[in-house]
Amino acid sequence: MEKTEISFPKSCSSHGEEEKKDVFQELLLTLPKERNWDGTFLYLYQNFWCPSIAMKAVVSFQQHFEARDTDIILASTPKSGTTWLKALAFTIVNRTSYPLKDSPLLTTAPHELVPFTEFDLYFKSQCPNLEDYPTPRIFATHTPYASLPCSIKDSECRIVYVCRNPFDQLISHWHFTLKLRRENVEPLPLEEGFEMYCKGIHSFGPFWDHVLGFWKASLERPDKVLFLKYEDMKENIVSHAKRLAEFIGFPFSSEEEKQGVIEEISRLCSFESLKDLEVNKNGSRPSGAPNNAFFRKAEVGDWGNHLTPSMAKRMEKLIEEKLGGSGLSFKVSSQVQKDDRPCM
Ligand code: PAP
Repeated sequence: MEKTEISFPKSCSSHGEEEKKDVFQELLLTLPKERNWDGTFLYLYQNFWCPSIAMKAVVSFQQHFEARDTDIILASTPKSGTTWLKALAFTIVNRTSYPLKDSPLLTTAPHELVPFTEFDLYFKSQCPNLEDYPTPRIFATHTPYASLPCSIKDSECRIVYVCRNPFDQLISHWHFTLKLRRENVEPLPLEEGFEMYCKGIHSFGPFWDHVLGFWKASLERPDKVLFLKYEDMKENIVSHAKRLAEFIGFPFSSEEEKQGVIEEISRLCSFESLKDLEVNKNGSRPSGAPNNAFFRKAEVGDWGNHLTPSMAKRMEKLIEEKLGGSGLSFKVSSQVQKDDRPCM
């Protein structure tokens, strides 16, 4: 499928806003659309399913974002560990400015400390002022690799991608959808949501294309793209925090290692620590999502409580079909369906 190319007036001044609005509305009319699990629309834009709420922001991001060499871009499919990665990257970068006991993470939600391009920056304004963000600027995005602004790919900025096995990513997303449930809208039953997922119709899907885009980029440009897996981080967060710090240019000194700073940061950013903070139990995101919806169970294998054995087999086949030969695999473990556990 061809990538949709659009030509917007480049200017960020109010002059031309009307023109931009028209071009955007025209663009929407040309895009295939489907109902998302929660009843809102998804648009097939540049070969990925973009939630209607993020459409305008994604286009503005592509049109106007100018990456700096020092930027750190945290990328992910939704529900793959973004909140965790934001907490870790922010804390690692700012550890000399704030002692951990006074970390802004204790009073500010990770999603506020590291804004999303789609749900914060370009959601609030088509041309946000990003000049005043302290260096290094840390931003997060769910936009697929192929659709990232050119300046991100062409500059020296770093991209850290986190992904998660599709079984758990699907189930986490499913619960998130239920939490966001709008009045008078009955979310699709899981069986139907699963069908759509298999067809790639879900926020920022298809999953396979999203992960493969960043996976290939990480193989081609390992200095540019760090590829992390949620399951590996759960297994050994200390070694991953260390790797992350090195990659983004803020390595731990041997003194810090001896003092146990990596362990302390890992503890501070853990699910158990973050989920009980007042700031994460209350309040909501500009998109309307409550902060507590980003903290549920944080387990590997929770899918076993939700997917039937036949769904699991179908997913297993899809993984083989879509990712076979790519070298990308996922660890999956379930306490529940041990006998039906897919082997990957
Ligand atoms: P987002 O992409 O919409 O920002 P994201 O943070 O990627 O969401 O995913 C939320 C998942 O990460 C939830 O998983 P669950 O539904 O299976 O429970 C959430 O619990 C989990 N999560 C949030 N914070 C952490 C953390 N600090 N450590 C590990 N997992 C976490």
